[in-house]
Amino acid sequence: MNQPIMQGVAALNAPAYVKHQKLINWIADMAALTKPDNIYWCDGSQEEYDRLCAQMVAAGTMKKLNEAKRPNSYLACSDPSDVARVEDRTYICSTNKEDAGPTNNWMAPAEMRATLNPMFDGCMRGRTMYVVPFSMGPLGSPIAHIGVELSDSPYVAVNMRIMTRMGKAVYDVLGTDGDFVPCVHTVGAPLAEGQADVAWPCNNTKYIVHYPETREIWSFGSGYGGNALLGKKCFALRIASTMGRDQGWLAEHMLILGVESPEGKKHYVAAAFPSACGKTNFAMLIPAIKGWKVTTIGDDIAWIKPGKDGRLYAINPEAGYFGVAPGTNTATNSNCMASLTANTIFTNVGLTDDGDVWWEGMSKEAPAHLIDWQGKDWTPEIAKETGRKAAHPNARFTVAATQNPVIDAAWDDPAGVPISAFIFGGRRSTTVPLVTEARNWVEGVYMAATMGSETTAAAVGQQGVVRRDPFAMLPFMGYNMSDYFQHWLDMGKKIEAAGATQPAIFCVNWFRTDDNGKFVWPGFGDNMRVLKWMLERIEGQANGVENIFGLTPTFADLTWDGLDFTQAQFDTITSIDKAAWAAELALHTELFEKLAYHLPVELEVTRAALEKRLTA
Ligand code: O2Y
Ligand code: MN
Repeated sequence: MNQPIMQGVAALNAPAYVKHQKLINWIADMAALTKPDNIYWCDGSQEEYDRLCAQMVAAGTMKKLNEAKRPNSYLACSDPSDVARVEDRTYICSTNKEDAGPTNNWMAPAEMRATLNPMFDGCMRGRTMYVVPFSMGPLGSPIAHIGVELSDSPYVAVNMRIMTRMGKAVYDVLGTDGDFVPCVHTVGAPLAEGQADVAWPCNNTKYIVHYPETREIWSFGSGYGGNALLGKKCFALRIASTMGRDQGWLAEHMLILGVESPEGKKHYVAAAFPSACGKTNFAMLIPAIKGWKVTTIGDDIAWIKPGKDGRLYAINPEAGYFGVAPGTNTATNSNCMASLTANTIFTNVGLTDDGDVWWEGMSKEAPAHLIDWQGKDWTPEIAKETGRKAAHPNARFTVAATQNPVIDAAWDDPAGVPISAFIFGGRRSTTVPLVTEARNWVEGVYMAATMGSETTAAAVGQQGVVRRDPFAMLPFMGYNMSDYFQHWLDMGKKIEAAGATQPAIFCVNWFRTDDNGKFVWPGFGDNMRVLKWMLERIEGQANGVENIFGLTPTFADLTWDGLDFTQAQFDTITSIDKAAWAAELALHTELFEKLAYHLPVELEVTRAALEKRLTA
């Protein structure tokens, strides 16, 4: 079968290269339920990508940007009601409520299936079902896993081609009986006979549903980001976290970077920060200290498995970046800006009069006029009067990792890279010091488990309030958070039992503010100063002092070349306010009370020891 587009009543017509009967049967079942007009099997080719984009331009979903300014690039603007992940509509449907835990929305699988089946019945009428085969991680890597997404959104198909290894070759890895995670996605907007489509179809009712026991994902009603590109948060974090628990590995909301000293000593570190806290910037940072080099493995998700030597090896399961545009510029992330010069899909940014894109923070001076993400005329004057933004605060770019000028040579290595350290950080304007090293694995797990962060625009909901975000995984955990803490403790023990060195664990906070509410730490390339100290600690070459909850550098322990930063400023971002920490520990207690079911006793013991040191 070499003509994959079917007209009229949807015929399955699986291409000859698909030899996996269970997969074909599942697609047939889903097609019978969702009733698309056509079924299209994506092959992942450039020709297919270009064709689908041209089709979306014709349909008004995308605009082609000025070829001379931004070659082969597009702008899509979503429905204003469909702009971010919907955490309150995201469900973990395990048989027992306790297995989803108190941090997740839960519904029993049978009840959820009874809810969703009528909604999916006929939901793709008038549309094409795209069959999107993808590998999370290098094809055939022992750390990688495969998924197949059925979606009625061509926007999803083209984004998945950038974000994953998508296409025909996946079927070779799958063979006749390989494992795959079935993912079904619909925008939830069937078209009646003759009904005209809208530019961004979606449904006011949304369900992002995970069945961890059968490893299935069903998504209804949204065409945006993590709600719709199901390889990302749904598979690579929520479902993969349960796979990791069952199979002895870790699926984490972490960037992975390589860092090389002037002497040529290289380490890889993985860092967890909550959504929109600068993971992409950190993953691509240009060191402010001479001679150091940072390279990117990934900017958002890490899959980490123990190697034969007992160490942890990580891959980036993704093949692209779906990063936040506002605030990105040549000063904050020039490597990122260089990545975006061509072959990029932008979503919900402004369209300039010369056919290029613009967002808040892209340049000091805004264009005199543009069309904003909602299709309205926008000028700096209008913005001043109304507060209306050119780009939505959660506007995104989708770009292939290979366009990153500082991509690490091993980014696509099926064996992964060995991890020397984990870094955990949140956005905290007070309380948490610049950097702290855990004295042991349990203390590090405690730091990660009790992380808090001030919320941002990556999810629908209130902004600027501190919420506990253990391991930066709160919105992405596929099972009970306390069982996940136990899994981390167990992984530490396994590394130790294998005779390997456990990765060091650090906690950072780039976001402390002064009395005027201004950030004190310059961040970005200057974060290299902190990274350097960490690597020197790992190498046994740097000092620090013990405090209540770990080990921190003194002013003299960091390198200050090229930065005018005073001891007083350093004190502002490293001081430990006992009263603030007493309040912080009370919040840890509150968290632990919420997570009491299966909470590892080691964490409660660590909290009690901290309290004792604080009051001593
Ligand atoms: O709004 C969305 O769906 C995007 S959320 C996202 C995208 C890329 C990387 N991280 C995130 C996140 O929320 O952590
Ligand atoms: Mn993320």
